[in-house]
Amino acid sequence: MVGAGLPLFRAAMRYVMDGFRDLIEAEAHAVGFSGMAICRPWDVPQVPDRLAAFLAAGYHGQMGWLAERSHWRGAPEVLWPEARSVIMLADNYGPDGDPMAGLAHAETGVISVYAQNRDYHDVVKKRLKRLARWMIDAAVRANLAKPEVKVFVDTAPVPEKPLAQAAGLGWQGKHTNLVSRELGSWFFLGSIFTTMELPVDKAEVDHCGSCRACLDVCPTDAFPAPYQLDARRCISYLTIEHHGPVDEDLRPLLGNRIYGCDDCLAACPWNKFAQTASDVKYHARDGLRAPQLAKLAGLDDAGFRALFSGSPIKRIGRNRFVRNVLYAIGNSGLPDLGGVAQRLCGDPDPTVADAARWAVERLEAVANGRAGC
Ligand code: B12
Ligand code: SF4
Ligand code: SF4
Repeated sequence: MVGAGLPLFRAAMRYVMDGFRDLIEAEAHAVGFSGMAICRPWDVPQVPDRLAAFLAAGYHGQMGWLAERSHWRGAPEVLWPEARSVIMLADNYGPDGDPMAGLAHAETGVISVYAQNRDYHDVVKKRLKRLARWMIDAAVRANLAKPEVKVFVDTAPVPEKPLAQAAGLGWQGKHTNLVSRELGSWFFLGSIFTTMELPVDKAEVDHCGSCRACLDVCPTDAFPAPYQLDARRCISYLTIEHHGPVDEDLRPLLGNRIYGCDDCLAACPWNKFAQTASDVKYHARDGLRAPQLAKLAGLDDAGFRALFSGSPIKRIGRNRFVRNVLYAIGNSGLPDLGGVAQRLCGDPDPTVADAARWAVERLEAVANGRAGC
């Protein structure tokens, strides 16, 4: 009797946990997520070596924080040894128009889609916490052991993309971001680590095939090989993470991209399945769709903080942002913007002043001999 009882008990538990997993998925959609899938923390054994190779090549540039906690970033089972499952969530921020359209309008700046409204860290974290709280309550109501949970989005040393692929949410495309057959690539990732042993989903496989659209479109040639990014050349890194002056060879390649870059995502054919974000918090704010460079260059600290309140852009501060705007002005080919740049040649921030001088010189060359500073 005892021998027959154990398999029966296990089968019953499996049945209960399968049902519980489906309830979590339904609740994930109810709180606003577009996709959910589950893996084990130890399902990404390839990551430590690949992360080590990335760091050894110096591809992380000034992002020293990627190297500092690499023992955790490489191995989620070390980050929290008690965790038995990782619930990976996708949050769709699909744009409502062509994200590349702004590149043709040199008098305005292009802000990448993800940053045109509310900071996703806040939005995703709120959703994760709601879902995690619901999960604990539901487990207790179902007489299951009360689970422990930890939620993460972006800022913790968690290899979100490899975990999401192991769980089956999508695959890491040749541009290194996660692509999904249902959502395309305009979605954020977040995770709930839990002590609960939930049923896992099937890992997704690569569907890039012979395509290389993302590699070919990159304005700075930032991919040394498919699936590998040299962040030091990536416009997203240069405009958001890199402090101090940007290498003069790279400045012309930034065009009018003033915060982040969407080119490799926008080029991906799988985005024909993408949907516009349903949450208005991800819809572009009017003032950030096509902001005038002349206006942005005039921002002081207080004006910058007021304009970008609640936005991820606030994090980089006025000086780095105005630096980016000045590079865009220098690339605009519009001599009328020369005066705007000239006013910043004496800026107290040396990087801003350097960018202003560079812009003035570039526009001077266009205008044939107007005064510099
Ligand atoms: C650091 C970082 C950046 C850096 C470096 C990007 C990078 N690719 O590493 C910079 C500032 C450049 C950046 C830019 C962007 N980022 Co970012 N970033 C991160 C962060 C914080 C860590 C990523 C990381 O660990 N990088 C280190 C490298 C080693 O990891 P990796 O890319 O996974 O590298 C793997 C591949 O190289 C792979 N590999 C190597 N060889 C091979 C061979 C094969 C065959 C295969 C399959 C794989 C493979 O193995 C490596 C290890 O896993 C994550 C959040 C997180 N905690 O994960 C967000 C994150 C990746 N970023 C995100 C976004 C949205 C962006 C941008 C689109 C923003 C923008 N519009 O400007 C761009 C995209 C640029 C790009 N092409 O990657 C999202 C991506 C969502 C998604 N759908 O995938 C994330 C997950 C944030 C989030 N929570 O949503 N980012
Ligand atoms: S985000 Fe832009 S610069 Fe960075 S890899 Fe993609 S296309 Fe290249
Ligand atoms: S553009 Fe092509 S190669 Fe790049 S991620 Fe999409 S399918 Fe893969």
